[in-house]
Amino acid sequence: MNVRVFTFPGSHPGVAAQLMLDYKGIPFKRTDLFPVASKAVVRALGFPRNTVPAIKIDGERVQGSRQIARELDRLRPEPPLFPDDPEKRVAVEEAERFGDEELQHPVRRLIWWALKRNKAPLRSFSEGAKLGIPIGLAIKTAAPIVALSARFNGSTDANVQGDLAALDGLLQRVDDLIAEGTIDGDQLNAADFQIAPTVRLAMSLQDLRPMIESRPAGKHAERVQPKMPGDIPPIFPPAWLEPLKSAAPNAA
Ligand SMILES: N[C@@H](CCC(=O)N[C@@H](CS)C(=O)NCC(=O)O)C(=O)O
Repeated sequence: MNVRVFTFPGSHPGVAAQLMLDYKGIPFKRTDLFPVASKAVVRALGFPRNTVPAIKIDGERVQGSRQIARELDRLRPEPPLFPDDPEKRVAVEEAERFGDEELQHPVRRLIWWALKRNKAPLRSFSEGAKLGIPIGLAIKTAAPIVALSARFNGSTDANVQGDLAALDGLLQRVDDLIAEGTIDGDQLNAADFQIAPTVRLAMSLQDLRPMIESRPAGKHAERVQPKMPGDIPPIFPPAWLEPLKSAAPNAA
């Protein structure tokens, strides 16, 4: 199989796609695009939408982390990404949908908000990236890309403050999925690969890491994706973190 993954550094669904390919034992090549420019590039490559991950498998185009999961299962059924048991499959699909539609975007917004205010951590996100130009140059020219990404993703103060207030509820849902056995089982599934990279990406924010790594969602994320690029020093106004601090299990 000839497989190429189009993604960009730090893309959590991009990591999900790569984890699923690894799980299937399918070797692949990766092309890292620049955010924003990626929109035009993936369209020019013939994909129907403008997001990554997008992959070419023997010339066939598959776009979107959930679509990729299904296509990989079709092309190489073992090991499976979805359980055979219909009830369990419904639970995994719902968890995967939650990861894609509810969890992915708030974390994306937090990261772009933070990078807009401090570009130094861009280097940490570029670890291992294959951008086609020297990383230093890419970082020097990144300011407009970061500003546009923050704008396109709605990384306003109000949204980000709301995302931080809602984050504990989202992480609780991940903890619950673990407790009920939908994810974090002996055999990983598509929902594990969908959810863990997002939680792992949230952990690249030093403000959030201590609150996440101690809970089941954090341990699960580290199990599924032990190494994730990205490290952002404290950046959020302390008042915005209060809802998370007061929700922490060991809070006073
Ligand atoms: N939820 C979809 C969409 C993924 C998505 O929105 N990807 C972001 C990167 S994480 C993207 O391509 N954004 C375009 C941009 O920021 O320029 C998936 O899981 O595939």
